[in-house]
Formats: sequence, C-alpha cells, structure tokens
Amino acid sequence: MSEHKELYDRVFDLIEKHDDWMHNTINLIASENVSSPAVRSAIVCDFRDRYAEGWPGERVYAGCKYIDEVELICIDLAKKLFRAEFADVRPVSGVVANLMMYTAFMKPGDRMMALSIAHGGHISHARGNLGGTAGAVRGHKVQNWVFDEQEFNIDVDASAKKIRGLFQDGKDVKFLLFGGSVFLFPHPVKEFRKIADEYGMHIGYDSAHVSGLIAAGRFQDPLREGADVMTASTHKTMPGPQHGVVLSKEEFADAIKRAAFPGLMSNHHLHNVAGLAVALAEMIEFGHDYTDQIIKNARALGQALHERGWNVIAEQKGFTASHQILVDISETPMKDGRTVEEELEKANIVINRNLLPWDKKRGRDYKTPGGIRLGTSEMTRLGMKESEMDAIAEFMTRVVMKGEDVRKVAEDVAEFRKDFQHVHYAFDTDTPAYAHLRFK
Ligand code: DSN
Repeated sequence: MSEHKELYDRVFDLIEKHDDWMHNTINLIASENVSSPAVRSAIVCDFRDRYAEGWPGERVYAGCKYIDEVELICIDLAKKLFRAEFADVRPVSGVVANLMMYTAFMKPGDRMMALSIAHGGHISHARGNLGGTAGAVRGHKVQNWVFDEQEFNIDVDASAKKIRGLFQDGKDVKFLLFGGSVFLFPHPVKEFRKIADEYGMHIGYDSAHVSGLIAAGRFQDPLREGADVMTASTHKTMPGPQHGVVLSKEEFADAIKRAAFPGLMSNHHLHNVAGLAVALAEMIEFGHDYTDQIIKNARALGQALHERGWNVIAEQKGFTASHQILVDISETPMKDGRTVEEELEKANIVINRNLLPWDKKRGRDYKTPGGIRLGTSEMTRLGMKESEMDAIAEFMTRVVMKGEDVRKVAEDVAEFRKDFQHVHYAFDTDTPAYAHLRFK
C-alpha cells in the first residue's frame, strides 16, 4: 500500500476514533455543542461545492436558484428568532461576524471599548499587542471596560467615567462592544445607550456564547436594550453548524452587507447556511425548553461543585445566569487549570482551562491559569438534567479533589454516558448523536 493511501485511511480511522470517544465523553466546553441529525444531514449537501457571491437574487454566480431560496429562508428564520429587522447569515464564523461589525461601524484605527481577556473578552475584541482581531487586523485602539470582580460584570459608573475622561482628553470613542467568552451575567447595554447617543457612539454586542439563550428570551435582549448591532457564532448555545450571523436595525443593512461582500468573503460556506436554517427552525420550535434546562443545569452544576468544596465564582449571585460557570481551582490539589484540564480529559471529561481576573496579580498566565470554565449546552442537548449535573460534579471531584485513578473514572463516565446517546430538542431524535454519515 502507498504511503499516501495509508495516511488517507488513517484520517478515516482517526475520525472513527474521535466519534467513538465523543459517545463516551462528558463534554463541558462552553463554546461547543452537538448539532442535530438534521443539521448534520444538511451540511453534507452539494451546496458545499458551490459558490454564491453576493446577496440572494443579486449573485455574481450562476446556478444559485435553490441556494438562494434556502438562504432567504435562513434570513427570515434568523429575523424571526432574534426579533431583528435585518439579518446577514453569511459570516463563516463568529470572528468574521465581528469583523463585519467593525467594518460596517468603524474606520480602521477608531477607538472602541471592549472587555479585556482576563475579564472574559474574546480574542477578536482584543488589542493589537495581544494579536487580537480588533487591534491587529483592524488597527482599532481598544480601551477596556472597568470590571467589578465581585459582581463579575462591567462596572457601569466607573466605565462611564472612563469614557467621559477619554473624550475630555481628546480620545474619541466610536464604539461600545459588549459580550465575551466568559459570560455569566447580562451586560449593562441599556445603561450605556444615553451616553452613546450623547457622544455619537454605536453599540455592538457579541452574543456568540449566549445567542441561543437570547433567541429564547432567557438572558437579555440587546437589540431592544439599545444595541445597534448584534453578532453571533451559531454553534454554542445556538446548536447549529459552525457559522456566524450579524443582526441589526434595518438602517445598518447596506453597510453590513457590503462588509460581507465584497468586503470580507467571497464564498460563505453555503452548506452551513442550509444547516443554520434547519437549526433556526429547530430553535423556534424547541428553544424555550432547551435553554431553560441549559441554565438550570449550569446553576445545578455550580451548586453541586460548591457543595463538594470547589470554589465556584459568584456563589452570592447563584453562580450564573447563562450556560457557563467559572471555577477558581487554585486551592485544589492540582492547583492550575492546565493540570485539571489534562487530568479530566484522561477521565473522559473535556473542559477548558481559563484565565481569572486576578490571575495576573498572582503571576499566572493563560498557560497555567487559576480557573476552569464549564458549559452545559452539549450535555443538556443529550437530555441531561439537574441530577446528572450532580453526577458530573462527583466524577470531577473524584479526579481533582480525591486523586482517584483516572482510568477507573473514565470507565464510570463511559457507563454513565450510555443513557445519553441521542440529541433532544429536535425534530429527529431517533438518529444517534455523533453518528458519522459515511459514503465510503
Ligand atoms: N474560543 C472560543 C470561546 O471559548 O469563546 C470561541 O471562539
């Protein structure tokens, strides 16, 4: 057999191994989810091999009559689900959605406010010296929101004072960006609408993590609270394919459309537009029950870990109002997030290590941070409820607090997962989750 054929076969072998592992694993990565069989079926369609530059009905390519119809359905469903005047479903990811937002609302070099990474901001909001998309790609000068570490949220008064101070120093701010990757409580959007109007600033909201919760009316409603534009990736609490969306008032539609094409994308991954349309329809139908349970599960997981001696952030506020909880693990026997991440993975529990607001002061960085971030979207999608969160907290405690043999815990986790092999909150709940569609 040729060396290349061996590698070719090896790829399929690894895909199979990964799929098998997913069947046996507790995935608590807050930025992930498992898509429904219908979404998976849509994203392997022939659209994957086609081009459709531009807006449906005004394409630069021929051969798009069915693709256009699907994209128009997707746009209508997105507008309905998010109660938005305008939706652009072309961004191929959350970062590209943010780039579209920056391009439509700011000139390169303009100043903006965003959450720092240590406080939960995403790398696409970050400064140039960190290689962040806003700073390094667009040249934006990024000022950070003042953060209240007790409340685990933006400090409204101190941040408003900071913005006024910047204007007094001749440093105009053009854009206020809310949202982030660690996102426990709703951000104070409405509190900043007045100051935005006073200084002629626009307000943006990156809902990547919480878009499913927002869609179902379970977190906050940025477009009604004063945001001009909201971006999202479509595969976190919104259980769609890996893609993005930009939502806004109608008055910003032309600028956003031009940012997508010809600005940032030639093609926009048409198979994922089809998958997104299916996921949006499923969310309109099942999103309320699904997101209710996601949040209940996140709180239950926080409580179950807290009762077992873990330092879960924001206990005084019920741990979270979203799908995530954040845990300070610096006092556990393992001491740093990287070790916890690695040991839990050996026990079939997949989580993220995460920087905490106070890590820098303690001499820590993102490689060995003092925290872990846990999300409940994927396990909720498989039908888990509060009692399963208690079981998960116990598995984690056996590994991290009691130092039990990870191989034994891994076996117990795989046994526990046997009862949760189908996607819930979807039209088709018969096809197993993680089943691989095979053509060879
Ligand atoms: N890195 C992911 C997150 O956790 O937000 C997605 O970009």
